[in-house]
Amino acid sequence: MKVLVIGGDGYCGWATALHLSNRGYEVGIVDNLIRRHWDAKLGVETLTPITPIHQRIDRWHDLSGKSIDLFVGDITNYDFLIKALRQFEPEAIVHFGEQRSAPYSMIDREHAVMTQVNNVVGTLNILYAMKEDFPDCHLVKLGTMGEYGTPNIDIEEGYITIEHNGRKDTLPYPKQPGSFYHLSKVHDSHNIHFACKIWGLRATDLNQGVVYGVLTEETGMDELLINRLDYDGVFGTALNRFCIQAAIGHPLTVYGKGGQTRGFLDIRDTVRCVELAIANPADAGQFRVFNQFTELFSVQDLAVKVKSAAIAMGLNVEINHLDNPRVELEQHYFNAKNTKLLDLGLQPHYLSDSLLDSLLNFAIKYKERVDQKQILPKVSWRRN
Ligand code: NAD
Ligand code: USQ
Repeated sequence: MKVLVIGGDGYCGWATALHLSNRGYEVGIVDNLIRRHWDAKLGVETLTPITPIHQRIDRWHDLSGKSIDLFVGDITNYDFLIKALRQFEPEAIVHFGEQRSAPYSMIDREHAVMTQVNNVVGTLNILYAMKEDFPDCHLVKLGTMGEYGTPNIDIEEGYITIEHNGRKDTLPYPKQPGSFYHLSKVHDSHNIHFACKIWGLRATDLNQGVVYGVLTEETGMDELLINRLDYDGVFGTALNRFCIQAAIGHPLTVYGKGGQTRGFLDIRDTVRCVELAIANPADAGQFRVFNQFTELFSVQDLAVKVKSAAIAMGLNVEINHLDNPRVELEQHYFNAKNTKLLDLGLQPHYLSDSLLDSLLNFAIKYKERVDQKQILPKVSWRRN
């Protein structure tokens, strides 16, 4: 099967492209390499020395004998997108190619607008291209658990059945996202749902939780295949950041009380979830939603786990509670369902001491590359 991975130079996309290639899928990558440019503009680098995309793909070919087609361009440019699709003729499109940082989207008006234009227009272009030329293609779109926010009731997978004034319906689950980035994902979900309804397209929205870890079977094969691992206050995410902070002896940065609870998953499960979605496509006209995480943790739970794993390795680690730069609940109910991917056969890699050890050791290996000035959060959600 031919699968086009949009955003295939990024953290989740690179790991997924290699995984699918290794599993026998014919893989193409679309990416405009804008993420590397955003890093450069912010003055940050990933912890790991990632190689240029052409070199990565060549190395993969040398090692595996498998080719990956590359299309460098911006999916908000429809002419570029449709040409790439016509050339590659995908049977499934996996769409990771968005601006994915909540803090980045909250820097100022310009970054909020850029995030929403990039994400919403890119996805809308894909939907139109599918409608025009590839109506049977399956869109596997990366959404986020953050679309739901933190409601005081259980979170279902995309839809909830409600009885109201004696009548009953199954409706899209209410959305209460917490940043202009997370809002862009809600706008995408609405557009995809509508396109499935009016044009009979097939799509799966993977509402993914926070991803952690860096090694997958394929990216660990060779130094030139190494994946990015962000630690900075804009693109770094909770558990990855804590491990890197512990490795360099920086106090762990828990925002506020630390009771913020989210869904998390190992990057080895990200690649597998995407494969399961592709192998079991949605029906024509169906907008399917899977909650893609394996475990729920509060930020404080994670900090405590990282601290004890680090201490066991002889590292000296403190936990700091910083003033929360975000506007979010710091103590709340959170219970989200995640059975649909398990039903398709996902066998989770749960967070273990050995994963924490391996991530800490990985961070120690590259710790000389860390710029301490990039660790504390600088973007505030508040008015001033
Ligand atoms: P990333 O920034 O590492 O990768 C995104 C890639 O998309 C980059 O290589 C970038 O250059 C490319 N891209 C962005 N806009 C593009 C455009 N207009 N045209 C072509 N390419 C474009 O991000 P990631 O962490 O790999 O996340 C991938 C997807 O998964 C995102 O949609 C994100 O919202 C979602 N997600 C990520 C996480 C996480 O913890 N990393 C969790 C949940 C959901
Ligand atoms: N947090 C801390 N300390 C830190 C970093 C984060 O306490 O040093 C807290 C945040 O305040 C938040 C939680 O940890 O409550 C998660 O923050 P995060 O930066 O790890 O993740 P988030 O901003 O939600 O975004 C990440 C990805 C995004 C994806 C999302 C999945 O960047 O692309 O959509 O995770 S989810 O969180 O389920 O919406």
